[in-house]
Amino acid sequence: MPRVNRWVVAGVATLAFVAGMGFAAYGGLGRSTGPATTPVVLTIFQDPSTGLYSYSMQSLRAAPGTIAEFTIRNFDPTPHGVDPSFASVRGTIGGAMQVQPGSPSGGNGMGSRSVTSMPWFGVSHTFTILAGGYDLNVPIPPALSPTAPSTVTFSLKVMGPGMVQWTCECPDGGSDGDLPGGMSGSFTSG
Ligand SMILES: [Cu+2]
Repeated sequence: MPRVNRWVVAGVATLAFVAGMGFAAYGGLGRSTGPATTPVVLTIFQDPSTGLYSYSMQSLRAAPGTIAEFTIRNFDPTPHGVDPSFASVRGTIGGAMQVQPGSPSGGNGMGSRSVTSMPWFGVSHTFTILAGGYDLNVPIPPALSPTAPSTVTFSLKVMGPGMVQWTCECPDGGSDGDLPGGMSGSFTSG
């Protein structure tokens, strides 16, 4: 084998070895932290063109078998109220949501608080999936003010491939009907 080719072979072998180490390290990290996670970050904001509050995204996606880690920041200070059946947290991992510091119904600067239900009349919006094997309901507290949002986080085990609808169960000023995309959408696993 000519000398130059030997160096090329050695170089390729070294690259493959380093790449293999990187892959092994990454795979090991994934195994040690449990199932893969998919972050889903949403904001409920006032649409300046309509004055109505809307979720920032409607088409959501996560990989089957992963844990979807939701963060929902709500800028709506109005408690719209819900049917009492939508005032409790259902279907999350651990059966609770974390209300983050600074949120009106939360830790008030003392750290996040695990919450399993709210007064029905104090709920601002919900994130709800009642299809495809999900029984998910998360009531979301109102913002302290239009510039001081409430923030909740929760984890959801993502089911097998498929698409389901998510909704907000609040009768929030008719916006559900007026803005079909704003307070409902699709959650796709796949
Ligand atoms: Cu809503």
